Amino acid sequence: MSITAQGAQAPEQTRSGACCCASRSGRPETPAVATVTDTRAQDMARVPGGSFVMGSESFYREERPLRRASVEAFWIDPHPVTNAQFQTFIEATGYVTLAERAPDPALYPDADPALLAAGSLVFIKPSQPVGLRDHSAWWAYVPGACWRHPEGPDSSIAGRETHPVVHIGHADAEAYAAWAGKSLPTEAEWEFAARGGLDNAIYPWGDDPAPDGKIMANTWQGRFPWENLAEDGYEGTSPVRTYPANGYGLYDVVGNVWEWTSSLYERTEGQAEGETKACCLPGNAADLDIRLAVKGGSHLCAPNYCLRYRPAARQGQTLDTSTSHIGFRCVLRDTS
Ligand SMILES: [Ca+2]
Ligand SMILES: [Ca+2]
Repeated sequence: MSITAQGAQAPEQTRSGACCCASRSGRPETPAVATVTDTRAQDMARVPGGSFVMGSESFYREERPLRRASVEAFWIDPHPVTNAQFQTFIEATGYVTLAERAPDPALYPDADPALLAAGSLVFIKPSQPVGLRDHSAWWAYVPGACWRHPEGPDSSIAGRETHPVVHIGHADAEAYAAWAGKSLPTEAEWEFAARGGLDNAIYPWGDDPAPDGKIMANTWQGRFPWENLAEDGYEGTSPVRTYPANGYGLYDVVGNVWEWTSSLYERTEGQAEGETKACCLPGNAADLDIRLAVKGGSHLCAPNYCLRYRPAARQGQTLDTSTSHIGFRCVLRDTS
C-alpha cells in the first residue's frame, strides 16, 4: 500500500462523526491494510496472534466462563491516548466530544433537566465514610466537565499532557481512531494484548499484585471511596508509562483509566438485571440498553471493593456515558 499521512485520508469521516447525535452509534470505515512500513504503525507495539484462555472464574461473575479465543497479529498503541494526542486530533478536525454537547431532550424524556446541560460524570471523593451501594455518593454529573476540564469548568489539563484523555464517549474514541486510520480493539484483542504473553496470570505481570513490593499500576490504595492513600503516587490519573510495561511493551493496560473496546457487553448467564453496573461505572441520564465492554480498571479500583485491574476484568458501559476514568487506545490490523 502507499504510505499516507494519517490525517490526510479521513477528514470526511471525522466531520461526519462530529456532526450530530445520530453519529454516536455510527461506525467509522475500516482502515486499509497495514504493513510494518505503514506510518500509522509508527510508535505502536506489535502483538503476535495466538490462542488464549479468556476470562476468569476466580473473581467476578461477568468474567465467566473461561473460554478459548484467538486473535490475529495486530498493532496496538503502547499506552492510552493522551491529552496531548487528543488535542492534536481536536485541533486538526474541530471535533466536539459527547461531553461538550448538550444532550437532546427528546432522547431523554424522563431526565432531570439539570442533567441536560453539556457535562460529564466526575468522581468526587467523599470527605467521610459512605455506604458503598449509592454511587451518587461519589459520582456527580458536572456541567462543563469534559476532556479539557476534567474536574469541571475551572479545571484544566495543563501539566497533564501525558495523562490519558478522559471524559471520552464511545463515539469520541471511534472518531479519533478513524482520524488516525486505526480502530478500537475488540475485547479479545485487548485482553490478549493486556496479558502480555502470560497465559492464565491474574495480572499483566503475573499473579503477585506487587512483586517484591513494587507497585505495578495506578489503582486505589485505601478504603474506597473516601480514603485514597495514593501509595502509587497518584490519586487521579497518572502520566502514561509511569509503571512497568507488560511483555508486549504495553503500559497502563490495567489501572489508570478504563479503556473502550468495540465489543458488545453481554450479560453472563444467571446475571440479573441491575447487576451489570459496575461498582464504579455509573450509567448516564438515560440508561440505554446497548453496552460495550470496557477493560482494565482504573485509578478508582480498590482491592477491597473493585479488584478489576486485571486483563480478564470487564464491565459494560452505555455508549452515551463519559466519565473521569474512561479513556481508550487504538489498534491497527494487518488486514480488515
Ligand atoms: Ca492511585
Ligand atoms: Ca488502563
